[in-house]
Amino acid sequence: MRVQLMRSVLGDNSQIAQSNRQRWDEEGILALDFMGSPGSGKTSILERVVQELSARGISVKVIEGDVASANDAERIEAAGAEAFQINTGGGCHLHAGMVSRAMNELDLAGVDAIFIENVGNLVCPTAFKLGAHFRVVVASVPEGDDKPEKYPVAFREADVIILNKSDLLPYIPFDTERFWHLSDQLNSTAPRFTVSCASGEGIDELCEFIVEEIAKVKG
Ligand SMILES: Nc1nc2c(ncn2[C@@H]2O[C@H](COP(=O)(O)OP(=O)(O)OP(=O)(O)O)[C@@H](O)[C@H]2O)c(=O)[nH]1
Ligand SMILES: [Mg+2]
Repeated sequence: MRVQLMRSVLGDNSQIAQSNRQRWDEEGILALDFMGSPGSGKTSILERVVQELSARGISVKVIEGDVASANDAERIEAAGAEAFQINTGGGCHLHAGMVSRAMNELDLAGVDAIFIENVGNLVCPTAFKLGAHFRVVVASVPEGDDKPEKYPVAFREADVIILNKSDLLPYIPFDTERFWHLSDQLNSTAPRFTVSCASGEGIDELCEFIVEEIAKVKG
């Protein structure tokens, strides 16, 4: 596992994002960019998915983005995938150039999918595309059912929407119908998954979706 402090480089983010996408397409690698509030469960989902996909013989690598620490990369490596930790040193989102440089540090031979965990928040990452095939928004039950209404850009621009921590529904006031209704008003086409990293609910369905999308990228 490697950790690197990276600053945003000057340059056109969308142009670098396009070249990231081109590289992934050429190499037949599916890329997913996970966005969500701190603690929504992005790393927990990745731990589960890494374990399940590795067990199926699928090769995945993870790029972790955090302001500080290598905690998440350490967790991913313990789950069985190589991880590269970017520390932004204060920046509230990853930049496409950071991801490009992180990819240069990873051996991508034979890799089927790259998962990128963006810095935890529902605001800044939405404005900086990284070139991933799917931008995945992770919300969770303890955050409240009004999150789509309060952070509309994240939900509108998502390609996949995940509601995590379904195991907590019996204990926390959360109107699931309201959450998905608000989400649908902004984005009725993104595939949606309700999961729990505690019970494992929904993880199989999510992995099945990823496996199908890997096949499409490989053509
Ligand atoms: N009950 C329950 N707890 C969960 C679930 N998923 C994650 N957690 C807990 O939620 C906390 C935060 O999870 P993380 O996976 O670290 O969240 P994160 O989104 O990666 O957080 P940042 O990287 O800080 O943005 C941890 O204590 C997890 O154990 C779940 O499905 N159910
Ligand atoms: Mg995390």
